[in-house]
Amino acid sequence: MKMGRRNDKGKRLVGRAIARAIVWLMLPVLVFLVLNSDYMPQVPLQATTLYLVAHAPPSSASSEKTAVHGTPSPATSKQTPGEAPPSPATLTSDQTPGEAVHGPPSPATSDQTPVMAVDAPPSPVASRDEKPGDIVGANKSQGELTRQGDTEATAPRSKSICDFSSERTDICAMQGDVRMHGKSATVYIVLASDDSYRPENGTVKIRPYPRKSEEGTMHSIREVTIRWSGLEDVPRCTVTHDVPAVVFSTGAYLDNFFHAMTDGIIPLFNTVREYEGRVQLVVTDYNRKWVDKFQGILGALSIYPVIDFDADDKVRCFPSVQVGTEGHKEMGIIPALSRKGYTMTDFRAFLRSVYSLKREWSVPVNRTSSDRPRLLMVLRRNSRAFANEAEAVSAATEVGFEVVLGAPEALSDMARFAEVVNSCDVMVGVHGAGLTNLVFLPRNATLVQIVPWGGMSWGSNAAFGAPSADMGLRYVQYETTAEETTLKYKYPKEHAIFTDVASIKRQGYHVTWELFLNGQNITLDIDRYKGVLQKIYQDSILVDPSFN
Ligand SMILES: *C1O[C@H](CO)[C@@H](O)[C@H](O)[C@H]1NC(C)=O
Ligand SMILES: *[C@@H]1O[C@H](CO)[C@@H](O)[C@H](O)[C@H]1NC(C)=O
Ligand SMILES: *[C@@H]1O[C@H](CO)[C@@H](O)[C@H](O)[C@H]1NC(C)=O
Ligand SMILES: *[C@@H]1O[C@H](CO)[C@@H](O)[C@H](O)[C@H]1NC(C)=O
Ligand SMILES: *[C@@H]1O[C@H](CO)[C@@H](O)[C@H](O)[C@H]1NC(C)=O
Repeated sequence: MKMGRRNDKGKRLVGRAIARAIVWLMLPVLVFLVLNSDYMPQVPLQATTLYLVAHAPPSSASSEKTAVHGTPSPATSKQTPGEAPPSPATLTSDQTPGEAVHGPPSPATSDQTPVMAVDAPPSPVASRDEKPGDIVGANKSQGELTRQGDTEATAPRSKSICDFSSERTDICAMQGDVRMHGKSATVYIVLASDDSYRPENGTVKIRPYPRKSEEGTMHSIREVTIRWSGLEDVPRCTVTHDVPAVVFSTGAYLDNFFHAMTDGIIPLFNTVREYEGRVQLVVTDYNRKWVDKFQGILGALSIYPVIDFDADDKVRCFPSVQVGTEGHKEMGIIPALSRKGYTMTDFRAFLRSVYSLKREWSVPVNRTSSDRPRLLMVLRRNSRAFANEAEAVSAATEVGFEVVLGAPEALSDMARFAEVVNSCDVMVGVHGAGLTNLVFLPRNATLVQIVPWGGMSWGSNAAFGAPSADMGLRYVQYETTAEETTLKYKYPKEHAIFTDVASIKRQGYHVTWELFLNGQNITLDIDRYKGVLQKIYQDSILVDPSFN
């Protein structure tokens, strides 16, 4: 959606507003070229401070931005065209049963104007003069990267790269003599006297959570201040680490399994996997439940215990620190934007190794042996439940599947449930956080998402449909009709709920939540459901040549 603009630029250069949007959209390309080159982390510090800032777009440009969303980008052409919308999260922020109820999710809606970095980044002027060649030319071996400790005379020269261009995250990566004091949420970067550049006022502020465009969400995230200072102005190290640190937030919605993955784990994997465990994770807005739940994954990403930034009164010194993780889109990674080119296939292979999942592939079953393809029904209880669950189960059995039920209680033990999911070939469920378990499905398995009544097709697809393609899954979207929702027992046929869904949604997110997300169960039309399953079944069994 970004670079694609280049191809038909001429045609579209109509009107200043659009031109401005294009200019803005090109900036990330420049920045990511820098971020992608391998002199970024862990490289010695010969060059002068590099400070790259792409300015957030003026808010007036944001309306054009929406129009740009559909344009495919060469960088992401292998991806599903449906690039992550500003916030389909709103449709998926239901709680996994058994987890704490955080109330309805943020009122931020998908048509919300993205609000860019509130703390205006410093002037980008200096960055543009930098010649990346200088830095590349100055590379030295890894071994030269040793901490200079606290010795005043030999402070290493520092290098920093900040990127404010992404719609999802702000990031600063600093190398040299970098210190942090968690309690005051401050990261210090020590400048040598001949470093050429400091940001205006010497500070940058970042809220390290990848939902930058949602103002309400971001407001709840603790702000980290990054301060460029002379050695005389920084606190002395009380602990010295010899590995990089990454600071990120576990606040906002991370109790919700969808957000735990899409805002937490996936960006973290993308950011720290390259260190092969030799990286210190530092967490602000410390969410103990999230840390506990994902202990297996966190332990595989870092061999060190997680540090609770907010409670930490030590002054920790690191050879490099990154504030913010690199989130690209809902439930996904865009390989072209990933510094190491990670893909969702890499991520899923990682999950399989963490949870010892056996199956990489779902393969067609031989009918003449007694095996049957396995179909998992993810169940919900209080809303968006199957009102005719028993019939739906019988239907799937009659079609030929071995049916496995994923009750809400089972879902709360993630590691165990991951094995169940991985043993299945088809997963069926109503739109909700439970479908996040698709990350554990073997490749070529099929996800069937049942979209509740209420104009939720687009958001549902953005949350799980489009991401499933990058995961090598097959995807079927089953749209609930007005006949299949239990709303029909509460509202007459002529009600706007059925005749004018858009007018209901215009009343605000809270109404949508109450009515469509919290307010309905689903009575599947069994004949129609069976038809959908029959097709999937045909693809799940071996065609026996002797039948031809
Ligand atoms: C920088 O390092 C890379 C890989 O270590 C090497 O191929 C390249 O020649 C080096 N460049 C310079 C200018 O030393
Ligand atoms: C720098 O400080 C001045 C004076 O305190 C303030 O007006 C200005 O907004 C600050 N600039 C940034 C980028 O924070
Ligand atoms: C996965 O599905 C594709 C497309 O249907 C098929 O060509 C391929 O053989 C399948 N892979 C395996 C391992 O079954
Ligand atoms: C399916 O299983 C039967 C009996 O075990 C076997 O004879 C047959 O060759 C198998 N078919 C395929 C295509 O593997
Ligand atoms: C959905 O069904 C459950 C029982 O399975 C019931 O407790 C709940 O009230 C129903 N919700 C709605 C919105 O009808």
